[in-house]
Amino acid sequence: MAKIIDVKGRRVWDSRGRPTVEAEVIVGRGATPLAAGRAIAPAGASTGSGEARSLEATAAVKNINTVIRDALRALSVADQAAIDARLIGVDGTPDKHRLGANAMVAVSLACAQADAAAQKIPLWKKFAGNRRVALPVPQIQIYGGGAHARGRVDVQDYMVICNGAGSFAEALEWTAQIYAAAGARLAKRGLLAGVADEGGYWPAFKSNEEPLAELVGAIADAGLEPGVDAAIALDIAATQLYRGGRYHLALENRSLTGSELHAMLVGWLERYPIVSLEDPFAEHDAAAMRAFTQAAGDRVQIVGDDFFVTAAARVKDAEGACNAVLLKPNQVGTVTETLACLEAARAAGYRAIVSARSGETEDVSIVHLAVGWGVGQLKVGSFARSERMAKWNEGLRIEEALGARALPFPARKLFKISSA
Ligand code: 2PG
Ligand code: MG
Repeated sequence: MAKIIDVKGRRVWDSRGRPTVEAEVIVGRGATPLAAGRAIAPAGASTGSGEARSLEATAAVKNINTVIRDALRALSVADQAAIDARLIGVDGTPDKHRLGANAMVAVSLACAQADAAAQKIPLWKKFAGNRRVALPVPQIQIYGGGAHARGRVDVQDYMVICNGAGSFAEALEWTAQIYAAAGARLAKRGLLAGVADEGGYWPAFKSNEEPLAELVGAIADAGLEPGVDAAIALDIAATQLYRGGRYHLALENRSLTGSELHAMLVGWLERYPIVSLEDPFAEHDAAAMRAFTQAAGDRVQIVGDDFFVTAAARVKDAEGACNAVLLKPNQVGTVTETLACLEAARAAGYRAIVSARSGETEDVSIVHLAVGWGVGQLKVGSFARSERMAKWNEGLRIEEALGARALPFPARKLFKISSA
């Protein structure tokens, strides 16, 4: 069994040009180094109030190089649960603010990477063991908005899910065509103005609904059938819109009560081929979330992000709010706690989606978590910018390596094909 010999922290830079934390874990037998693993913490812009707290990067790096290094040395790198329990114990706070969630998640993932490297297996295989796995269905952003585009439109992510695709590779092919078509449509109208934080087009639209019609047009322009080949997923990120008990749509200069927002979203579901809605209501508006899931949960996936913050306990207490959970390791701090949240989701009959953050890097660990844990979906932003493409491309490599051993790509099963 390889043991942890050394843990190093390093201050590096993320996709928004902001400092973040990289951890490197060196493992070996005795004092002889055998393998190493590396991981980088991402960072959110629209964060839930219940997320684990990150520290300023320099302070987090210092923690890795001192107290975390001392705490983890000599532990068996294969025992992820013991490693993460040690990190949680040394931190000792409910929100991880002593060590910093960014320090913890980078180290936790770097340990997993180091173990896979020592075993000479890909990271997904460490998590899958002997179980057969499938590639996850991508949710890919076409227009960015909300906190990722300075509030240019209120809705944060307008995404596509290629629900008719037969493979991960095919889903990416189709998305490439849709992304190009969406760009061409904007260019034709003189509205092409670069991209938002996750690589989706800058949303130069007049209303929050206009991008939905545009997206349907882009799917059709790409030669695909809206709702049948490719459908729409939205992240409303409604916590960002919620003040004083109302939802503020700044672009449209109006504010809605919870039931008005509910009616607006139901109208969108009737008019557009939407198959997934994330955070349709704010993190503290559980009653509205539950009412919406009761009304629409049988025809659309309703995903809790800020609402669950990858916390298993919140999923257990959800009582029918949402029917799917977003899994972001840095919201909770460790690999083991992320897995606990997935298990809670499965026990509740909820679906799960592994997700990146709006501040990302070349790190591709989350793709391996999604594959290895058998999570059916993956969300990492748009189809541009290499911190996003690195992850899609890693999925292609895994799909190729799995070949005929892969379970069927689950898109058609997860998102029933229906005409718009
Ligand atoms: C989200 C994520 C990714 P952020 O809200 O789902 O789109 O954004 O990382 O800013 O929280
Ligand atoms: Mg979200």
